[in-house]
Amino acid sequence: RPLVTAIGGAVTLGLASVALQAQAATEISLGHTLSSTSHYAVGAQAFKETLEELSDGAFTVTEHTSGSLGGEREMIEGLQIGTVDIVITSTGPLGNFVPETYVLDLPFLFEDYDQARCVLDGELGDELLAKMSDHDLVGLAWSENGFRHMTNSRREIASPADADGLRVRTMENEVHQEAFRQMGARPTPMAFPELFTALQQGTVDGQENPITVIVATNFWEVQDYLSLTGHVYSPSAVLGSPILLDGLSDEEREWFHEAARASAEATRGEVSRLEEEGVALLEENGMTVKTDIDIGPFQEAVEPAYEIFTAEHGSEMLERIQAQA
Ligand code: EAX
Repeated sequence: RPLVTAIGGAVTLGLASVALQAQAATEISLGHTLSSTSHYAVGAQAFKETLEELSDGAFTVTEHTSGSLGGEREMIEGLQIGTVDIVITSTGPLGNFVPETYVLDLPFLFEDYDQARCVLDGELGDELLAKMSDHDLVGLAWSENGFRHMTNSRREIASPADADGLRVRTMENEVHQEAFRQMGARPTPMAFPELFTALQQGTVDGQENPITVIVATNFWEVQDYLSLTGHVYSPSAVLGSPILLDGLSDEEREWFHEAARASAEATRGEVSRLEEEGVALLEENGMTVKTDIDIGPFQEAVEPAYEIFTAEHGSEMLERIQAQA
């Protein structure tokens, strides 16, 4: 057959396969509440790179930052109904969906990063991830937000008495709310995307978040005092939508798990880096930082939160975590 036709055919075939490939790529939406400079964004990029590489471009990931898909509670609902595919979220609102995760939100449960990461990477962490499928969610990996510290616009907090009467925004989490009530504060649960404005307008006096979040959200613009209370470790989770993941092959699903693990590792690396450098940065931006806090009185103040928790949720998980300390 004439050469020209052969070349023409090859060109057509080539174009057809490019078109096919483009059609086959599935766009994955990934949402989180933090800025594009945050530790979640670092984790989102690692997820994207890993998934796109493992799948050879069959999946492409689009990141939605700063709560553009809603707060964490809304995004978790989005996973259940399939309007978002992947979410990186703190455990803040997660207990409303998977009550078993509330145990992780108990104040002063974990002593340091090593212990928290070890528990989450172990049997108990795996069990909790598996539990999520009973609640129309896919638990892909435990990632990290960090130890939470208090900020406010009123006064330095050195003891629970200083928190008395303070209007503190908490996450939409009953364990956290109880802990702050026990400290004498007035907890106000609120979704993260509303927080900056609420602090700016004085709807609340303070909030609590890890160094990473305080840095990535420029909270120094609206908060003067930071106290390194480290009152609770805040895990995050990389969650998937069962509506997407249940329809994939085992091999494809494993790519998502691997991408989530890469995401968690990258996020934890960024948390560790900012634990070292973040406080100086906040001081440079004008925050008064209280570092040498005696946490004993805080621990005593929140003790009743443990009793309330175990009365409602039992003590099995809690004892297993404490045994690993
Ligand atoms: O997950 O709501 C919060 O304070 C969280 O720490 C934040 O959205 C990151």
